Parts: sequence; C-alpha cells; structure tokens
Amino acid sequence: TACSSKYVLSQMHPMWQGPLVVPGGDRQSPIDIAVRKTVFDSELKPLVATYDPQTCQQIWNNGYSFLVEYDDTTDKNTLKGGPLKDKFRLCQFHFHWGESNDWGSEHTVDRRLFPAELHLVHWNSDRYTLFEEAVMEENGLAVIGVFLKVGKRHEGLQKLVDALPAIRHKDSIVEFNRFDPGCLLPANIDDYWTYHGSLTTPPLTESVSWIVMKQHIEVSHDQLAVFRSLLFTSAEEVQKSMVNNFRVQQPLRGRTVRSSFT
Ligand code: SG5
Ligand code: ZN
Repeated sequence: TACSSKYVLSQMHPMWQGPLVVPGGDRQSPIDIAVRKTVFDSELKPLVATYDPQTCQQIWNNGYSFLVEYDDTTDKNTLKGGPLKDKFRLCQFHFHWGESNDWGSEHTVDRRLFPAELHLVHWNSDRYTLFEEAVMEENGLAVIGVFLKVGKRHEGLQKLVDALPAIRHKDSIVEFNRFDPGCLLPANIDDYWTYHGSLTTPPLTESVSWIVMKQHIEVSHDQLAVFRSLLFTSAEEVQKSMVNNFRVQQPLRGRTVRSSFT
C-alpha cells in the first residue's frame, strides 16, 4: 500500500522538528507541472464545489501557516465531479507563500514559481467518517490548489487579511464567521490539472487527489505583506517571520498529470 515503505526525511523546517520518518516515497507532492507532458483526459468532468459560508468557524496560526476551518460534521461544503468518484467535504483552507514575490508556491508550472498558493482541503465523506481516518487512506483527500499572483487587490480575501493581526503568533485562534471559500476560486474552475500525490506537510500521506487550477487569482502586494507579518513563533520565542512555508518539489516517479482542457 501507499504507506508501507518508510524513509527518513532530511528536510528541516519549523514544523519538521529534526529528521522525521515518513510514509511513502513514490507519489509525494508538490511537483512541477510540465505542461507539454500533461495528458488531456476527455473523461474529466467539470468540478462542482458547493460551499456554505455559515459553516466557517475559526482561523488559527498553527506555526506553519494559517488555517481557516469549517464545520465538517455534515455535508454542507462539498466537492464533486472533476477526477473524483466520491463526494468530498471541506475541512480547512490555508496558504503557502514566500518572503518575496519571486517564489512561494508549492506547485510550479513549467518551472514557473508563483508568490503564493491556496489549498482547499477536502476529505472523502462517502467512504470515511472523520478527516483523521481519510488522511491515512488512498483516495481519502482531495485538495484544490490555486496560484496567487500579485496584481490588483482581492476584495474577497481582504476580510481574511483583516483578521490576520489577531493571530500573529503561533497557536493563536480567533473566531471567524461567514466566509465563503468559493470567493477564492478563479472564475474558470473547469480548466485544471490533476494527479495522485501526498500532503505536503506531516503526515505526508499519499492520500491526495490534487486538483491544480490553471487560472490564478490576483491579490495585492499589500495583502501578501500581511501574510508575511505572521510569525512562526509564539509570544515567548525570538520572532521569526512566517515566510517560505512551502515544501521542496518532489520527483514525479512515472506519474501522469492529466489536464481537463486542451
Ligand atoms: C493535513 O495536511 C494536516 C494539516 C496540514 C495539511 O491536512 O492535518 C493534520 O495532519 C491533522 C491530522 O495540518 C493541520 O491541520 C494542523 C493540525 O495543514 C497545514 O499544516 C497548513 C499548511 C497540509 O495539507 S496540504 O498538503 O494541502 N499542504
Ligand atoms: Zn498546503
């Protein structure tokens, strides 16, 4: 199975305290999407994302990124279609970003880096009853990736940006309500790439159907600057800016990246 082999990860990170034994090896994420090597698959359906802003609960700094969490005890936020055979439920979204606008995304397109990347994390609620269960299983998770580019200010994102100063330090949590995650999707969600991969943070399990949007969204330099004002550290520690919270790229190892468009 995907989790049978183990190897020692040598990458160091605030969240990856020392060498860490992780599962897997053959289908890790993130990857570079080499556009000419992607394969068009006419069987790929349009994605159907249905979100209820009322289920938004809180925002927290987990010491690696900030997470906006949703009530996932019922099927109020679902993702279907696309490459997915089952129904998936949103539990949280978060971002990865760089210290400058020249890098920060986890995935790349023809080696092109973006200043940030959004991840909307969903788990398979047809087959599993809890996120924690789905995380360990093949086909347990579906994550939508959206690239952020610097341009004009993103109105939807601003409500989130305004909440960030309250969770500057690691482990801080504040209530956060009525946020529609759909407002962070690009206008065209029918064009995407998809491949089988892993979580990009511990537990790094190879349980993820990745759906990476072709279209990016635009945010302002000032909005990204507020992301960079967050801290990896708690109030007692020497301040360390939360930047460059992305994993290094992983080998494709014979996998195919499919595209929903030509
Ligand atoms: C898992 O992977 C982690 C998230 C982590 C994403 O969903 O969840 C767990 O391990 C809980 C069992 O971590 C948490 O939710 C903290 C408890 O998200 C982050 O750490 C924020 C970057 C990472 O998913 S990803 O592959 O989309 N980057
Ligand atoms: Zn992520």
